[in-house]
Amino acid sequence: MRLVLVGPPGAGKGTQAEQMAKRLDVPHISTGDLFRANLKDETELGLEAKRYMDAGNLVPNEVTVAMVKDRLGDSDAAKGFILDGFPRTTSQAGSLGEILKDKGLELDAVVQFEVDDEVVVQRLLARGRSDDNEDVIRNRQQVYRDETFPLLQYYADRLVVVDAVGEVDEITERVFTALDNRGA
Ligand code: B4P
Repeated sequence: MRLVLVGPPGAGKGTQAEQMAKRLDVPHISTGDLFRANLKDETELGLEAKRYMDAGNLVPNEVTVAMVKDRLGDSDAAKGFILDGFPRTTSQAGSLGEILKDKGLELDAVVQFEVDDEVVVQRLLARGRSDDNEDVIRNRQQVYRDETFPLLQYYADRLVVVDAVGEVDEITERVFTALDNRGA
């Protein structure tokens, strides 16, 4: 399975991706996690990404796309993958399409997590990561509306919409049921 997860900040993309990756036995590839790992190692890429992440803005496309292309070239991604947090813009989606086309591949589905702004503000404030303060969260939500919303139209032919409010396990079951019912 080659899947993309889309949803507002704090929708639980990372949480669900982890569970889904285990069940499908494919790697969980999160651009947020890749940036944070680079930051921890103090790479040039990590230090550049930090400036954007701290403000809740998107890291520039060239940096992000090159990083994902590299990761998708690893041998474990040949059997499938769950992309969490990428693409976040139609431009990134175009780049992903090119990367996959070169390998003769396509995405199976794009899972959209639906959740209210206020629910995610509470979840993220409770987590308290460095980019989880209220002003930055509100900016991330605005960036989602401005930059990521057009993706839903872009992927309309393979979109699977899931209600992301509830218990983690319950939401995972909803995802697999929705994937099974595709085209039904
Ligand atoms: P990400 O790391 O992708 O983070 P996110 O969207 O905020 O979180 P996610 O939806 O994965 O929520 P999570 O499961 O963690 O992005 C961070 C930053 O990286 C971006 O702002 C941007 O700067 C940069 N970036 C990433 N990708 C990029 C790209 N493609 N292009 C450019 N820049 C990019 O869950 C959040 C919290 O909710 C957790 O505490 C979790 O435990 C809790 N939770 C999850 N599910 C729950 C549930 N069902 N009930 C209650 N709590 C729940």
